[in-house]
Amino acid sequence: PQPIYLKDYRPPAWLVEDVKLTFRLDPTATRVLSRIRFVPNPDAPGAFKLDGEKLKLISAAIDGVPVEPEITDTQLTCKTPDGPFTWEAEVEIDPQGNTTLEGLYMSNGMYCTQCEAEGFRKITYYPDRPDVMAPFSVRIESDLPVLLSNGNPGKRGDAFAEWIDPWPKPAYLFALVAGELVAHEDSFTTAGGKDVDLAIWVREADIGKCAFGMDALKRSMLWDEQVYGREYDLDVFNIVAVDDFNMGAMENKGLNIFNSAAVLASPETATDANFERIESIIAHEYFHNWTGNRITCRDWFQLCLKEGLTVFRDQQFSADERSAAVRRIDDVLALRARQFREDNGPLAHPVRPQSFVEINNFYTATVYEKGAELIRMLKRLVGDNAYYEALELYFARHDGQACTIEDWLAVFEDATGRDLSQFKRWYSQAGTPRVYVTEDWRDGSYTLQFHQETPPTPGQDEKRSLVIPVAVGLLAQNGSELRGTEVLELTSREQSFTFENLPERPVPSILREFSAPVILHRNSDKAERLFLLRHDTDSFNKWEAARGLMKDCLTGMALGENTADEDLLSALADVLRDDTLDPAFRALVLQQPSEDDIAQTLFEANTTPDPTRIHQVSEQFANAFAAHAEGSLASVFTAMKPEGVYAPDAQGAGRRALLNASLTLLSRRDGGERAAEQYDTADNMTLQLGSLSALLRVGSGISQLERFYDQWADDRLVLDKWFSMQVALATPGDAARIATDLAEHPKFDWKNPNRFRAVVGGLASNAAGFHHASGKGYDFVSDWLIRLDPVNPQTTARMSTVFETWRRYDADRQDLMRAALGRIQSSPGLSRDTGEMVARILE
Ligand code: B3K
Ligand code: ZN
Repeated sequence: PQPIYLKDYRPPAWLVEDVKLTFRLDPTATRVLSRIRFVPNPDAPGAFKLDGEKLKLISAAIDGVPVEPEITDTQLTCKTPDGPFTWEAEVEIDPQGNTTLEGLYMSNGMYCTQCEAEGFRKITYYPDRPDVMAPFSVRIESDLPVLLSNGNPGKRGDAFAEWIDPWPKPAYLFALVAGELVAHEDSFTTAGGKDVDLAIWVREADIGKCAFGMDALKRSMLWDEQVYGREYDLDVFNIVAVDDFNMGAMENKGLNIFNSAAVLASPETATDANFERIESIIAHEYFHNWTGNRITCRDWFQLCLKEGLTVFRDQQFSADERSAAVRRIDDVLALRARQFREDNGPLAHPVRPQSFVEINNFYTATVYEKGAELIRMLKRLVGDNAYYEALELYFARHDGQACTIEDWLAVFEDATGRDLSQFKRWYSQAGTPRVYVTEDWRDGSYTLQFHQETPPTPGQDEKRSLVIPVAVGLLAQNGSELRGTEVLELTSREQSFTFENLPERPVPSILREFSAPVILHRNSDKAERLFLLRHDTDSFNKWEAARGLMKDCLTGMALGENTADEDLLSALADVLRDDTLDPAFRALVLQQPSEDDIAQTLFEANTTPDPTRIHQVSEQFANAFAAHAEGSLASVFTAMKPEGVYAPDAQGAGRRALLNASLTLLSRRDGGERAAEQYDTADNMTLQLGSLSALLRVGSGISQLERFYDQWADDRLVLDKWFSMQVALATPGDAARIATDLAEHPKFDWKNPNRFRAVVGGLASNAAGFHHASGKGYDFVSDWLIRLDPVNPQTTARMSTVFETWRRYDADRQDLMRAALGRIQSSPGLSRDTGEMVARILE
């Protein structure tokens, strides 16, 4: 397949004025009738072409006269008048036979759609590109009780429903749902006084799991009014929960469709982490209404225009609703685990890629999370006021348009007068920049010397200097602040900043709040890090100090150079006991760097990581800390015992995080006695799962696992946890076997992406198990990817990234991983999606 290039973009030759669709639903033979008003684009005359895939054309007509178009596997062409005309077509599609979960498909007896990025072409012939925007009206004919589409409800009759969406939209935002569903309803009055009917549609058994999502939706609507001045623009807002879904959720205009795991929650069935994720996804999809839907992308290369911005907005929302400091640490943890890993391997690509084979492969951590970091940096560089002025201008200037990154940066240049041409390199240059810092102290002046460098990435050998905002604070030896946070702007390769007239030599706190997505290199000794852990007023850097210490200690242990460091263990115990600190923060400090993180760190230091050894030393470190701090752990565990009824708020969640963290460590001492007790008394999933995983980690929990299964056998989402935790927490030698056994379980429905991810993804998340020297982990995962690919290419392609780190490892493991990738690559009829990924990984 040929790649598509950003530089080849051409505007559409034909524009759409209006779309009318009729659906006659049938599981295997749905008829879709379209009536589309086309007008020539005066700026870009050209031939008439429509996209279409897997469609059976029944009839077509232009201005009422039947025509016989030419059809290939992907396109339709036809002779047309030179001026405006009305296109009518009838096609037949097979929703039940559509296992790709893209286009119109069926999930547990209900009809639903997923069109982004290019799924609408599996529904009818259409110019399926985001720069063609049009108002849609839809008629659904079916006996099913609930019939939904985008926009406002129109006529409703016996076995049909009509929907009118007045806002011009690209086809990727089209949605349709039909099924036996019930609604959890509520309403919201906008600042402008418009009453909006809200509903979350679910199967009857799930009606008790909607309240939290609804509350999150209303808070999101209010927040977007208060912070960005954005009001909702339709009479209804519908959310539907679907069991079979390739990702988290989709922002279809007025009809968001969610993976049920990303919306359904009750205290008994969902953990605090689930609640938090649901809140942020609901917010994210809702915020797309302005950043994505009202203003959309000109082409798919501009994906970060809507995704980076919307992730940034949902991060701001979560920071406001919960603890900003804790959220920032969580966001950086996720960025490093996913985006840094991607940016430092064969799949590295710019936030705005220049080419792709399959666009679905570019819904990545780089486009989303690094894209959000770029907005965060921009805001820091121009300041808050200018940021919100620029956003006002963006909404005013581009409402109803399909835009580019150039449009986005122009509003900032126009609002602030600042030249952003160097900043723009962040969008086209892949790779994680390294920032090296050294210092100089003389006669009361303190100088920080910076050097920036971005390593080569596939297809990009030469890197240019970036604009990097580095937030810096200076501390006095007694721990007080000598200088509050200032933002230093790095623009060249080498650059120094001097602070004059200081009464004493300061201790620097660099890259506060993680002000740029870079890897900071500074030869700071243990004493300085211990000092920052104790005194830094920036909570991100306080946490970062502990992280750096633990990473150094663990990598040293992996190389056989040292053992668990007593000073570090004491410092961690001090944080554990410090009840002036937020419990959620304390839990984050105690969390050890992941085994994957340690492997990446060793690899960057030019040593070959040994996953088995890394696992052993991670265990040793946890055991050493549990022994060192046993008494404190026991008192904190008691102090964090739940008070009152469960509420999924930040405070309660923070206490439970620290409770479970203490329990997990204590189980290494008491053989799981406390955990077994907590398991028996837990009245919410956070405590139940926390105790069960503590038991599994110490090689116990067999009977609890059985009881867990019996209790939750009928709850899909909880059962996913049962599947994944056994694999994810298995010992390295057992993991592949347990995964293999579970894949034989009658409830292992491998066509369901959540269940597939639970087991196959669960194994890949068990670093030492996946990378076991026998190669059984690689075989298990690759066998399943080969099996899933013909059924669901998108989920297969996404999961193939578990192999992206093959270059890190020793020759034997490299051979095994490459062999696994080779088997995938040579499986007959491999999808374009997976084919592109595997080729890039192996390149
Ligand atoms: N825009 C969708 C993602 C679509 C993925 C297509 N493969 C969800 C989101 O980012 O909000
Ligand atoms: Zn999004």
